[in-house]
Amino acid sequence: MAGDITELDLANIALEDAGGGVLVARLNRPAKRNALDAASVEDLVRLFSEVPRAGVRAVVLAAEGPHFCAGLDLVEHHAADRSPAAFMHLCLRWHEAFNKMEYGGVPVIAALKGAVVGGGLELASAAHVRVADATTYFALPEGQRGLFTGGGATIRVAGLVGKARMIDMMLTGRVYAGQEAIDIGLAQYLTEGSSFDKALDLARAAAENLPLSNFAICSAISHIGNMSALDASYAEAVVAGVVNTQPEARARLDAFAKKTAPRVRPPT
Ligand code: 1HE
Repeated sequence: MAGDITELDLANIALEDAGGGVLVARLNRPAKRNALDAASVEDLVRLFSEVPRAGVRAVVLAAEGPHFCAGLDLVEHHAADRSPAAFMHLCLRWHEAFNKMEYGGVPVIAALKGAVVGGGLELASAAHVRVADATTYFALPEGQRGLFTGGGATIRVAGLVGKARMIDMMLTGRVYAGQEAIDIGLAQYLTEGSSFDKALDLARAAAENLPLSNFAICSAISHIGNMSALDASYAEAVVAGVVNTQPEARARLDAFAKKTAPRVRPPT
């Protein structure tokens, strides 16, 4: 891993090189259920600013303790007694961090467990792949707390589950878990064992892809989603022009032509 990103001095995120270009980034405030205080948000901005330039091929976003993330640090928020402008600027830092994740071009696989709530769900929804386990549950308790989402849920959570389900989650405090959470789109995988092990397997598989292909998958699809159909088809053609002619792909295409590359088969 170039530039040794694991040396980044972060307050609340622990970094570990898992080999093969896979970086494990672990939210590390378990005593506070990994609630996102302002320092944690700055950690995320710094980390995901560096990841695309550090030779990282995939990230596992994990958490210490039994809960993934309890969302906004409500105690800090209460003590700070912020002005509207101050909270707006804080939200803009959340957006900076989560946009860097979603649009950064490096696959981010979230290993979810326990509470994935409020801003914790906003963080998870900025990852490219979400893995849940038997302990994982999802909620948007902002309505009950006298708050509103400020870290992109109106865009990403509504995008995952649809506007009507998001409104219901916020109005009624509805909690989703298990297969139902998968069925509505909150996560793509439900594991019997640890979500971390599965997320690491998926990250290792994604890290085998060519970095330029992953860059397109983990940035172009999101950018293109923001465009008109006309601009989207143009942008897709331009991206494919660059990615699908990369010299690094020639060996893979050659293997396919010579029948030594694996074939796509139905799941077993
Ligand atoms: C916290 C936070 C927090 C825990 N901010 N400190 N998010 C919420 O409304 C979720 C609030 N949290 C909870 O519902 C529960 O804490 C959990 C379900 C996540 C975990 O329950 P539990 O029983 O394991 O822990 P606990 O006893 O509630 O909390 C343990 C400690 O973590 C305690 O601190 P301590 O110093 O008293 O030991 C809690 O205060 C602390 N803690 N959650 C601060 N969220 C950009 S806008 C985003 C809007 C939002 O995200 S709204 C927040 C929604």
